[in-house]
Amino acid sequence: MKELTFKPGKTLVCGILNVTPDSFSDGGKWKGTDSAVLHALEMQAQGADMIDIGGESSRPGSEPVGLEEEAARVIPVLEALAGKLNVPVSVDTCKPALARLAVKAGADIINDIAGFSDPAMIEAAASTGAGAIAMHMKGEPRTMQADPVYKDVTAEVKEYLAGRAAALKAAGVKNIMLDPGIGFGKTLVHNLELIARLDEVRALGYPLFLGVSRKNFIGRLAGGGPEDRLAGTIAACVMCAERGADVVRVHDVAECRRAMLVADAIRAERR
Ligand code: 8Y4
Repeated sequence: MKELTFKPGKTLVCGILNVTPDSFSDGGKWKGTDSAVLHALEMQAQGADMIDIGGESSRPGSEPVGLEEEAARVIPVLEALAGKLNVPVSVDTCKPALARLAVKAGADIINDIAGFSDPAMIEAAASTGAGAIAMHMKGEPRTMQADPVYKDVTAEVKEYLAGRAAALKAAGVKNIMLDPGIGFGKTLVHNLELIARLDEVRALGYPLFLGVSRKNFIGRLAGGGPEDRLAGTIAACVMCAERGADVVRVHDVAECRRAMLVADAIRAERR
């Protein structure tokens, strides 16, 4: 089982490997296992420290897919990557059966956007020895952007993540990362506040994993569709890095890796 190596002051980059035919930020370019494997190896060569593979679209308004379909997309890619990839792979799923199959096929980390709210997901991580990324989401993808309301979004997300970390730790899960879930049941201002106050979430003492890449809030602020959001993505990743994000999950690995090298070098001179 591969593990991430955290170096103080180094922001790791996680490359996104979408294996959904409808992944709109990639324009639905999914062309099967071979191109997914090539894309993963390309991201590794560009400096990705890990790869996140997902077969179920979790974009706002999306419908769930069945286990068979999700497995048919994800498992062949994981099997083809085993032995080819030198960096850890996370599998983006909420399904315990898929999580177990994925770890058997070579995944090292389970990335659950539902925050391991299903005890069977905690058990999947505990019994396989995989790491865990527990993300905060208010509601479910189909309805989450309807009208999310918080009294204090940062405090609520922090409290939720503290509880998930405690549950995972109690079950014996070793490598736990926490994620405030940018864009998942949050308004524009909620997303901005969570990034601005990320240091408060960091105080929980767990590595922080952040996904801002090409997300809607960037389009709301700076205009453009998903393909026009690289500059905004880099700005958001730099702000996350500045506040202590350990990993940023991005589509554009080469560009974001370079941005993190510069951001981290500046942060290193703080006194
Ligand atoms: C354009 C491109 C617009 C992509 C929206 C999107 C996260 C995640 C996703 C995250 C963790 C996405 C699977 C949503 N986001 N997992 N997954 N954290 N842990 N939307 O922020 O990229 S998918």
